[in-house]
Amino acid sequence: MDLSSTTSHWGAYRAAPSESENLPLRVQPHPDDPAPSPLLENIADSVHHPTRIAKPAIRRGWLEHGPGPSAARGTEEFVETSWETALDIVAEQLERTVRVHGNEAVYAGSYGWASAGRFHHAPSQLHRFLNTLGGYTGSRGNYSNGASTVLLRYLIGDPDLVLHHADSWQTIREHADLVVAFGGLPLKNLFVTPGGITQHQGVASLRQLSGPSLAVVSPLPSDVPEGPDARWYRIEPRTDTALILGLAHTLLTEGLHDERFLTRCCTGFDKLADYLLGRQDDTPKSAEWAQLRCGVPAAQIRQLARQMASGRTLITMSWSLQRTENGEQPIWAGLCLAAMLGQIGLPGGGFAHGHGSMADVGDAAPLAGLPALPQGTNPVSSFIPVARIADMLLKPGEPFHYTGQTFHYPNIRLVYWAGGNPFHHHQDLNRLRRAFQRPDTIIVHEPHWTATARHADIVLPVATSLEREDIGAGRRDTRVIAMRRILEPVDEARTDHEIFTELAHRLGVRAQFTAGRTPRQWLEHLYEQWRAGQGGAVPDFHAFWRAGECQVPEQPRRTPFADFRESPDRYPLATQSGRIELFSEQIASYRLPDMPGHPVWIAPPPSRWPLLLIANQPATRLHSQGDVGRLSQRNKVNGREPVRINPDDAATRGIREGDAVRVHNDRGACLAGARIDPEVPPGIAVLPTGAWFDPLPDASQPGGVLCVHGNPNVLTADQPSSQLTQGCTGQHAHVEIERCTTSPPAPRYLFPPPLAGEV
Ligand SMILES: Nc1nc2c(c(=O)[nH]1)N[C@H]1C(S)=C(S)[C@@H](COP(=O)(O)OP(=O)(O)OC[C@H]3O[C@@H](n4cnc5c(=O)[nH]c(N)nc54)[C@H](O)[C@@H]3O)O[C@H]1N2
Ligand SMILES: Nc1nc2c(c(=O)[nH]1)N[C@H]1C(S)=C(S)[C@@H](COP(=O)(O)OP(=O)(O)OC[C@H]3O[C@@H](n4cnc5c(=O)[nH]c(N)nc54)[C@H](O)[C@@H]3O)O[C@H]1N2
Ligand SMILES: [Mo]
Repeated sequence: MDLSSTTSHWGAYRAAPSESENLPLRVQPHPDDPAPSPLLENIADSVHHPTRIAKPAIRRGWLEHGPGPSAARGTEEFVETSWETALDIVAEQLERTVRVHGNEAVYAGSYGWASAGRFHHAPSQLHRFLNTLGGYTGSRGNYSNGASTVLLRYLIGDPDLVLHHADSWQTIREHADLVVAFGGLPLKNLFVTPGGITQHQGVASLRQLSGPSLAVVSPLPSDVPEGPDARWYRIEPRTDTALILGLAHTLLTEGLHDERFLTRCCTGFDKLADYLLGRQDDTPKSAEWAQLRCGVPAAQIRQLARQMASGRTLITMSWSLQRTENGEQPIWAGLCLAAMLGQIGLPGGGFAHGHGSMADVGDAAPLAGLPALPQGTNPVSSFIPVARIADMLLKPGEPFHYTGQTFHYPNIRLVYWAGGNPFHHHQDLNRLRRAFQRPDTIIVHEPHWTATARHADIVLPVATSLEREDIGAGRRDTRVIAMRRILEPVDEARTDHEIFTELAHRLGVRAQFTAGRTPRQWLEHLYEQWRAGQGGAVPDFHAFWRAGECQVPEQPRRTPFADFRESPDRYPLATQSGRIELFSEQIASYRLPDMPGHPVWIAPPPSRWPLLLIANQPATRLHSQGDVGRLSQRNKVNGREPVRINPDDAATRGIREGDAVRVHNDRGACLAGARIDPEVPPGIAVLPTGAWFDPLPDASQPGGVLCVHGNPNVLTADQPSSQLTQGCTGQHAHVEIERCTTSPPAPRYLFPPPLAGEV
């Protein structure tokens, strides 16, 4: 059978059903992709995996006792049911919750990446549906860069200036002499972007980067890209702010800073300079001071500062740096350092955020204003910063701080999740388990029996992107892709849109929800709306659909801040002062702990747990997606997620390569497979995210369960980065690791949960 076009968050590809017993799908990368993602290998195994949900299912206790808080969630068996019954029950619960408790009692933030596809985007479908019913409590921000996007609004007005408008690798190659990458440039991350990318030009250019030198600041040498020459500066995790202050101090004391830029384009340098020189606290933030905190030798710090000032320098900071306690500080300090170099607004220079984090940051493709499903308006004002989900469920009515204001958590009765996996993505999963006991009803749409589905009351099986038609593209894509339906829906799966259409019908809002369009008519409508904005350069829907894709028109691209730099008065930034705020009067006025108004060094608190765990993004899957696929499975150690540790740390603990180990702290414990790696510095362990949470009840474990597979979020703390931004802090956790002395229980997540008959 011919291969059909489709796309994923890790890139466009072609696929067709195959006769082969053990791999029912043929997958080929897009022919024009210079650097296809290795993650394509996971797709075929996932589609027909035993963990696919076959039929709607309801937790037995919920069915027997009706809605209400329950400690049985996540441990009880499910009863399969017909679509008619399941949809009647969901419609009834929505109607009752809204009538009795109001729309704000429905939490539908539904954070998560779902799948590529502009129409079937699951959270958008959910939000549109609930808006026809009067709205819901939603969430703000994301887990990716939740701390810095809030912070950067104060400092530069529009965070996109340093995210989606940052210079491409092509521009950098032409203009930069030096790229300093805090958090590294791990190629593993750069295949991915929401909605996908057809041609991974960024990865391809970075692999062959010639021209600028690279300075990579990271705890792990695996963050240094293969290919270009790069110098690795090994840093203690969570101490980048100290290093940056040391660099800034060197620039200042050696007169290498750009006073004219600081006066014309910035505010607050005087206060920062006082801090660097230690005028108030008697502590100059010298290179020697920095060395003691971050581990980079003072001589290297001075030399790097001088090199930065001697040519065109780009400072790019990965998002991992801010996904931790006080994660705002390194980003703020990095912006100040770039401002001192005076190159913000020059091509290949200045400050960027995420060249090592996401494909679309350094890609050269145009920024395509994409077709999008209109979500309607949500009249409900209650919301949470996205990573406060467990807090909200556990503390109804209590206050929280965000952006200098005080808000209150609503009292949530019904949780509705479509397209995300909080039992993968949230911190302190044992706390999340307790939080998930509180609502009356939890409804989840999922293709797979993920841990989130297993912790729900009503689980509806959904079709994957291969089992429906859609239009797909990412923010910096060269093509818009016609996503063909390649497979029949597996078992009884339906699309999220079909499910909401059925529910809307039962609740009397079908016409509002569908606007009278079939899914195919929606695709045509969304495409034609997008085409109308493209100046006649793209074919009509029918031609596009026949061809399988169309080219996104080229767009002129300019270095961010270029106009502002030319004339800060004529093109002011959207900040309080119109300038780059090295000191923010507004943030200072909030009088938040540890936020005096300029970046400061805050020493990470000590811990009784001896190892610092880095829980970074996995190289073998997208978050939890594709974990059952063969690329991810091949990387496991006896079926468990590998944890990498240094040989000395392994030796003192009697751990050998391949041993089952227990990783634990006060909050929780998981099993993992030891991989002994001399590249991991002493005192550090690396356990990436996304191994499906597999909690075996065990009263002797902290938190009452043992994750027998290796999800690091049983270990991370559910603590905000700061009271200003409430960002996620999942990147780091303190732990201990010990060898399992008895034969450890086998992972169970590859099998569906026990089902108890049918109603
Ligand atoms: N410790 C730690 N934790 C972290 C991070 C970290 O650095 N450290 N990083 C965080 C970050 S940056 C992020 S973005 C989050 C990611 O967290 P998530 O986005 O929640 O993770 P995914 O695994 O992508 O979850 C998407 C889910 O949607 C399902 N799905 C796919 N397609 C569809 C569909 O069409 N319809 C429906 N209904 N469902 C679908 C998939 O099966 C999957 O279960 O994780 C965060 N968690
Ligand atoms: N293959 C793959 N790619 C992905 C994803 C995925 O799941 N799989 N997820 C995507 C998503 S949603 C996002 S948001 C981005 C996230 O992008 P990032 O947050 O940048 O990605 P991470 O891999 O978590 O972290 C990058 C590196 O930062 C280093 N690091 C950790 N702590 C510190 C520190 O304190 N200082 C310094 N200097 N370095 C530190 C780690 O060694 C780590 O490898 O990745 C995207 N790309
Ligand atoms: Mo993310």
